[in-house]
Amino acid sequence: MTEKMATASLTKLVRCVILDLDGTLLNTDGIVGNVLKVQLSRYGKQWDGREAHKILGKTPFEAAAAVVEDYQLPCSTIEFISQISPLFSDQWCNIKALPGANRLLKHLKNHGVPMALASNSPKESIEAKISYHDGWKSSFSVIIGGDEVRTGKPSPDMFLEAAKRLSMEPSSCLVIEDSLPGVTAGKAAEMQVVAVPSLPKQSHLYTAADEVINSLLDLRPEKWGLPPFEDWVDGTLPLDPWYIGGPVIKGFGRGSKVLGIPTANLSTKGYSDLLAEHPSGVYFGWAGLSSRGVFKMVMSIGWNPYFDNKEKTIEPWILYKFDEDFYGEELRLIIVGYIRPEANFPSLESLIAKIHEDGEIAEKALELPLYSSYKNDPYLRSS
Ligand code: ADP
Ligand code: RBF
Ligand code: MG
Repeated sequence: MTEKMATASLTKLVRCVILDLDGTLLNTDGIVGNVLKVQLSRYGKQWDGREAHKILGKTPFEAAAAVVEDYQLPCSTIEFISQISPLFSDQWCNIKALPGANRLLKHLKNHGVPMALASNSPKESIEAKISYHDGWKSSFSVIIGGDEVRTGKPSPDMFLEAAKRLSMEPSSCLVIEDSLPGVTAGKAAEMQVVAVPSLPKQSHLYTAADEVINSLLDLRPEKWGLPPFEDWVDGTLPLDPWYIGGPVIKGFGRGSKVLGIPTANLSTKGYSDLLAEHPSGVYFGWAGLSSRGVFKMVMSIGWNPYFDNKEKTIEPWILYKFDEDFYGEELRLIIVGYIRPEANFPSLESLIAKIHEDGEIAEKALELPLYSSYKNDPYLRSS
């Protein structure tokens, strides 16, 4: 049996997709933090971001109730909601699409795959939020808000109602969700569920999901019987380029020593927004070193699951053999494409083999005009 047939016989094939909005298609986490910070400070309290996981995927009422209780606010949940509502409305125009969200919606729409949006937020807020994103509203045949069903997620009501309005059997629906209540709801509706956790290092909690992916970039629609993405080129996914640079700093001191693969680490200071915006994973592009020239580069961004680091780091391996170190030198990177999510490995040897494979993929892809054009970008030489 071919690999494709084996996969198809193991997973149920679907005909439509039901998407969650906040944290799945939209990067709302930052907005929630900002709003709570402002309102809690009016009560002389300080928002502790570490509690973000507590409100993720809850209905607005439950989330507000949790905050009122945790911070012992001298107001009712209803009062708190009425205080923060205008703060949220002010932020809606600033919410960015998550990486891969536009790509996914366009792809499914172009292939005529019916889509529904099912969010615990009230319908009115959903409509307002998506109005800032071109083509989103018309992508969905069905939009369901938390105020349109008796009980929100984790109850399956919302997903069952979405299936009904799409005229689909629940078993023909694929749910894409970032939160645990959402995954619970999808499974309770007897649907296939792909989880895209929006908080880092949480994937182990999502055991109920049929698959856990790191970001929407990693979704393989063909696994679920949907048309595959057509934008992968020789094992790489072209991206809108991003630019980072700075002096080479000391890393964990194990790139060369433990792996035989040196990585010229960049400080993440000043790039926290950019790093938060981009999923962890293996990327590639061009590297400019002030006094040495421009070279091919492959890098990982993230927590290096094999070593389980505490911080998200930038680890660029320049695909060129240098005779010496270049700590302190200005390094400029243009990241032009994506290869894969970070992974854990059963052995150091298998991690090393995979990184070498990444290097070969990058080496070859960077010859393609699509990527090679960036080699001459003045950013790489302007330090
Ligand atoms: P660290 O833990 O400090 O990052 P590594 O063992 O990863 O140490 O070595 C990285 C250093 O090796 C870089 O900072 C750079 O000075 C040097 N180096 C030499 N060749 C390369 C290369 N091809 N790619 C990246 N860094 C290299
Ligand atoms: N570390 C992991 O734990 N998992 C990975 O999948 C992974 N992929 C990498 C891919 C590339 C191209 C590079 C350069 C590094 C990768 N690493 C990965 C990071 C590696 O663990 C890191 O460079 C060393 O820990 C040095 O700090
Ligand atoms: Mg390093």
